[in-house]
Amino acid sequence: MLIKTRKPHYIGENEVTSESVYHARRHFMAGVAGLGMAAALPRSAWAASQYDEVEQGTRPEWFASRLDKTKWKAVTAGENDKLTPFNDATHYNNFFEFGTGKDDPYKHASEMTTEPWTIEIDGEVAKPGTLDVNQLLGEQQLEERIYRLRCVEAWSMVIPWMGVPLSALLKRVEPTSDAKYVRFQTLMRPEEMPGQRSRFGLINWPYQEGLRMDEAMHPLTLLSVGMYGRVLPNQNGAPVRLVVPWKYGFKSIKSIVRISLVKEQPPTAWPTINANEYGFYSNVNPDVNHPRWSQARERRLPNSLFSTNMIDTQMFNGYGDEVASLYKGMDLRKYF
Ligand SMILES: Nc1nc2c(c(=O)[nH]1)N[C@H]1C(S)=C(S)[C@@H](COP(=O)(O)O)O[C@H]1N2
Ligand SMILES: [Mo]
Repeated sequence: MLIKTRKPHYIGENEVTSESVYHARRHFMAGVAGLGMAAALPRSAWAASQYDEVEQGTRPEWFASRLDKTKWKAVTAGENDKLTPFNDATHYNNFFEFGTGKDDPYKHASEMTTEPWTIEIDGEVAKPGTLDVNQLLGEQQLEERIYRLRCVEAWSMVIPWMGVPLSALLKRVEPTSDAKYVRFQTLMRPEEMPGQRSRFGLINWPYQEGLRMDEAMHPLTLLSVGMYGRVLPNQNGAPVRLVVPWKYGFKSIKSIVRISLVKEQPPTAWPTINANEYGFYSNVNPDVNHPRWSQARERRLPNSLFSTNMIDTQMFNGYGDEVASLYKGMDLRKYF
């Protein structure tokens, strides 16, 4: 569904030679859509040409062993969607467990221990269990997805994630007919998370998020374990986070330790703090303003002293063709 229906904002999927990848790269970096992508191209040919500016660091075995089989697919970056430089995507973050400043996650998230890491899967499923990251990915091939990320604070980036569709995991654990929503929880570990120790914290820890079942099963919804061809940096939500590209960034919960299939819409972090300002759905919507600011435009990072780099925000962050049908008949002003 994602790749086969070629839309103007899609970068298509083709088998390409490493040479054409090399030539295509320059176009790609310049933000031109239509680049042929490499399906299961060896890492040396694709990721090295694509992300050679990214230092690889240490790679856990469960990640490294999958790189050669990764489907390097670029999806859904448009004409003007240049990849955000790795440095910006890893030094300007929201991860309130580590503080409220944009550089706090970068400064403090290295304190978080990510090995071993297990995720509990429970609730309305036939096969509950506790899985480590490797089991969680199962036989699933990693896929690269280039998505726009639009924060509710009106800045945005374009990030090449690596991961697996959440639907693949959910199908494996066999949701029962009572499973109507999926609830996600982030690690609770105040010893390693200064934001959870703070007396002034707004959030009712642990950070929680939720999706309706059909949103969770949508092929764009990704469980991400990597970005820019490498394992996820801690500040971006290592080792496993959610990425839901048509929703405001806060739905894309980081460092997940528990996934529960539930009957009722779960309470989630931001609406719990202020239900007038943040809704459960939080679909990107330029026509519904935040009570304190407009959502019509966004600042595309990196901006500079000389250019604020403001662009128009798109309905469903530009993914309307894929997801608008999920909300047919719903009043999106009421269910914001
Ligand atoms: N656990 C947790 N997940 C979180 C957040 C957070 O504070 N805690 N911030 C969210 C917000 S507001 C955004 S915009 C994105 C930012 O992701 P990035 O830092 O990888 O760009 O993560 C989201 N996931
Ligand atoms: Mo955000």
